[in-house]
Formats: sequence, structure tokens, C-alpha cells
Amino acid sequence: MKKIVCLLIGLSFVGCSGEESNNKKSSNEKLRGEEVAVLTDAPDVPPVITRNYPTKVIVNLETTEVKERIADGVDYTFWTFGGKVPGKFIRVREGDLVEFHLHNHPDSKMPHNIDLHAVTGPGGGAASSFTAPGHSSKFSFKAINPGLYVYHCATAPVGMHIANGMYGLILVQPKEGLPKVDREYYVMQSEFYTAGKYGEAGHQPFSMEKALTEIPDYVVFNGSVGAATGDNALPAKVGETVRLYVGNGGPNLVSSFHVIGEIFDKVYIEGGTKSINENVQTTMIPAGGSAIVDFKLETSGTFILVDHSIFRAFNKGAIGMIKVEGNEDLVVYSGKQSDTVYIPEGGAVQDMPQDAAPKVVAMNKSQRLEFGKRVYEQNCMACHQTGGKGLATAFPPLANSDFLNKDKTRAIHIIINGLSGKINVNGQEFDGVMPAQNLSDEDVANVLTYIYNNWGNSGVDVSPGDVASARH
Ligand code: HEC
Ligand SMILES: [Cu+2]
Repeated sequence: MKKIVCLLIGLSFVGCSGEESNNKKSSNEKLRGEEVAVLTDAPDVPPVITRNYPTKVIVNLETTEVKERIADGVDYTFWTFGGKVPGKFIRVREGDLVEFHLHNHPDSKMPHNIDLHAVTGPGGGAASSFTAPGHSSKFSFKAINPGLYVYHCATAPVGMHIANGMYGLILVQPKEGLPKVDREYYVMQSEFYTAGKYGEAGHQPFSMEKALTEIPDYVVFNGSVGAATGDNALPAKVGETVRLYVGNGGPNLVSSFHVIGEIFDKVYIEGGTKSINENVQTTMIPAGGSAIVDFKLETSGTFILVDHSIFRAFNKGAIGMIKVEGNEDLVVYSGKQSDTVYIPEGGAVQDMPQDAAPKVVAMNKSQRLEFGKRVYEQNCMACHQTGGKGLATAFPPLANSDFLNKDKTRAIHIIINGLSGKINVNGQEFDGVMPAQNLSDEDVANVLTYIYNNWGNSGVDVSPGDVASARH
């Protein structure tokens, strides 16, 4: 029997040899009774196990291949553990004997199996659970090590089965339990590689080429864009403690998991139970790995879950939300307290007494030209270019400009107020936006005098008085 299984799984990385013995450090607690595991879809987590003894737990998990929404207007054929991505959350207790039944739906086109990282034994259960469409397999394992573990399909081509959505989490609750919290949620990150780009409408097939280069089109929490945002946001209340069981199905990327506006009071690093870090901003979750994060909600509002490799969040879908209801605590977070005008240097300098900060005023035309050149280089040249040459189709020329030379007051207004809409300069049309320049009357007079007296322009002078009267 075992030999046949080895042939069937072909190129999968699963080992075929070795006996499944796991008396490594089996606890000596006696098994009592038997129960069927409660399985849940994300973001729900099965209830806390309150038993203080190990039992035999029967897990029934079905693999199916379903066409579902991955983003608005976009479908994907997901391969699933339990009909959804991520797969069902499984919760057992340390020391339990897990009797695993893997059922592959008759409509499946592919054989599937399961490698649970919580299993001590070759392939994590993969070889023993290899199941053709319309078949069921059974194997059992002892949950020796507590912790939060990823499970996934390991049928060849392994990468493709994982890329199509075949992963989930199993929590082996430590026998002493985890500290009590008010809410627990299941969040799993993963990425998808589709023939079309992010958001391209219609049914998108898997792209092996993109998967090999590890540049996904979608990076998501709980299987699709928006699975944990808006109406699907995770609810909570002020004063509550929340625990997230976070997994990363990969297949390729490492997650920099972060909640905007929260600090993880505790992180069970890499999903283990011994090493607990405190006061963490961002925790790394490797592909095929996990973390448990706990935090207390001190104030109300929406808190955004992201992969802080941030283009994934805002451009590929890796966003989730926790909506916290209740009273805001203005000491914890005040909200915006004021909005005042900020004028770097200028405002403060102008308020200073004259003798403390004498204004640099041009005393004659040559000074005005000299100061004007400086204003031009600092404020205008980036767009209008050296020598006022301009840039075809984007920035009109100031050199030999019929538009500029025609009307000095209009030129002053353009600098003070900015300009947008179609204009014609030397027979060329421009339709851009020039932002208003925050300059003093003196600076405007200097820069315009400099421009008018150079580059083949009309040679008129502009005084600070001209600018002041144009302002009114
Ligand atoms: C961010 C880019 C940008 C900066 C900085 C900028 N301009 Fe402009 N300017 C433009 C654009 C774009 C237009 C054309 C707007 C339109 O199409 O309506 C324009 C138009 C003008 C015009 C009228 C058209 C012409 O060629 O005679 C003048 C005069 C002018 N700018 C002067 C200045 C001066 C002086 C400064 C610096 C104090 C300055 N601009 C800074 C982008 C800029
Ligand atoms: Cu599979």
C-alpha cells in the first residue's frame, strides 16, 4: 500500500520511507474519550478547549476546487481545504490523538494531500493522506508540540497546490492553556499569481511563470481582496483584548505583519509558546510560518492590518481592518487638535523686529538682477529650465516669451496666484498647472525684473510697489 502511494505522489518533496513513530516526548497524560473537532472559516476561531486531559479528536476535512471572487470583477479557481481560502481552522489540545480524515470531493480534478506542520512524522502526514478525487484517507498523529502551525497540500507540483489556496492553520493549545482574551481571530496572508495584472477583469488562470519569479499580482489576507475590510472588518470593542492567529501560506513571500495604530502587547514569536516578545510594532511571518499577537484596545476607531512591505498593502490587496467601537480615549489619542498656517522661516522672520532681522532689499537695479537670479534658480528653474528655455509640451519658455512680454501685471498675478488652463506661448499650446509661488513682493519684483532683462525679453522693470498694487 505504502509503495503505491510513493509512486502516485511522484515529484512531490514528501519522503516515502520511514516509520511513523513519534514517541519523542509524548506526554504521559492518559487519553480519555473522543470528540469531533469544530472547524471554522476565517476570521473565526473554534472555541477555547477547556478540557484538562487529552482526548481522541476526529478531524474531517474536505478538499474542493471552486471558482470564486478574488477581487471585484475577478474570479479565480481556488483549490481549498473546506471550500474557502484559507482552509478551516483546526484546534486541538497538546497531547491529543488526532484522527485525521481527508476527503477529496468527487468533482475535484486533482489528487490532494495534507502536510500539517504540527505532525511529527515523515511528510507531516502527506504520504498517508494522498487522496484521489472521490476518495477518503485516514491517518492519525499525536499532537506532541503545542503552538500555531501551518498546514498545506504537498501534492506535486507542490508550489501550484499552495499557490491555488491550499493552506490553513492548526492550533495545538498548550496543556496549561493560553492567557484568556476577549476575542480571537484567524488571519492568513498569501499571494496569488494570475495571468492578468492586478484587477484585470474576468476569470484569471494561475501563472506558473509569475510564481517562479515570485512577483505576485495579489497579496491578500483571508483569500481575497477585501476579505477583512469594510463590512468584513473584524469587530471589537474598546477595553477588549484581541488575539490574532496569523499565518502566512506564501507560497513565496515573507510577511512584515503590522497593525496601523496599534502595538502588539505580546507576540508569540513564530507561533511558538515559549518565546514571547512584548511591545512589538511589526512581526515577521515566514512563508509556511505563523505568529500569535495579542493587544488591548484602548481607544476606538479603525485599525488597519497590513503587510508593511507597503506596496503589497495599498496596491496588491494586503489590507484588513479591525473596527473598534466604544468611547475614544482622548488621552490615549487626541485626534487632530488644530490646523494652523505653517510658513517655514518666512512667517517667523517677518514677525521679528526690524533691527533683529533686517530685510534684504535691493538698493539698485544690478542688485535686483542679482537677487532675482537667485529667486529664479531656487523657485522656477526646476520647471522652466536654465535660461528660461522651458520644456516642450510641459513648461512654457520664459525666454523671448510673447505671452510674458505682453502684460507685466498678468505676469505678477501668475506668480502670486499660479496658473492653469490652456495658454499659447510663441505659437505653442500649453495646458499645465503652475502652483502659486509663495514669495514676498520684493522677491517677485526681483525675479520678474531678472527674467524681463534677460533671454531676449522686453527689458521692463518690476518694482515691489507694482507687486503690492497687483495684490490688491
Ligand atoms: C512646478 C512647475 C513650475 C514652477 C516651479 C514655476 N512654473 Fe511658471 N509655469 C508652469 C506651467 C506648467 C505653466 C503653464 C501653465 C498653463 O498651461 O496654464 C507656467 C507658466 C508661467 C508663465 C506664463 C507663460 C510664459 O511662458 O510666459 C510665467 C510668466 C511663469 N510661469 C513664470 C514663473 C516664475 C517666475 C516662476 C518662479 C517664481 C515659475 N513660473 C515657477 C510651471 C511652473
Ligand atoms: Cu492539493
